[in-house]
Amino acid sequence: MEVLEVNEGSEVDNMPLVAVVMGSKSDTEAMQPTLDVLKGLGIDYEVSVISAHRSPEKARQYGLAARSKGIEVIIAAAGGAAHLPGVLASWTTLPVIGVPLAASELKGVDALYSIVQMPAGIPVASMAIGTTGAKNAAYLAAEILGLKYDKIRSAYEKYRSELENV
Ligand code: C2R
Repeated sequence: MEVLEVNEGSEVDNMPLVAVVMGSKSDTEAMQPTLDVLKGLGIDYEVSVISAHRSPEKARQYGLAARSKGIEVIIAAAGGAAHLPGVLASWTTLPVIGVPLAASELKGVDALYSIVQMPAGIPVASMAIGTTGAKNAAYLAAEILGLKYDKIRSAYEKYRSELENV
């Protein structure tokens, strides 16, 4: 499976803990804020482009293999009929955070509805549309990982305490 990017210099071993998956290379710019926040908090991640529509077998294999690779949280972003987060969630019991992107004429409302209305039993944590959602996906991943990794919790708590002065 081709992985586009793996960041280095994480403070928590060298295994990517977060998988950032986007539906198209055209989503790269919209998802940069996620990568920036993860980097800032010292969280290792890998980035992949996978489409539940265009490469369904790849999506299945990625979802099935994610846990055994050491991934603990999946952030999945897509625009339009954004089925990618839900489909990945169907192949794994890792937490999946969905980011709806404003990639079509409907400006992300289509993606939001696609991500947020999951059937009972297969949850996806849906973020807001666009940059805010892209950032919050990384912060939510930090909160989840912070349950287990003290360094991530401390980095995130430091960020939160700085917000008081904004
Ligand atoms: P292109 O620019 O490649 O045509 O993609 C992508 O996330 C992107 O925002 C346009 C938009 O289609 C989205 N896409 C999905 C899925 N695969 C691609 N929503 C999916 O499987 O859900």
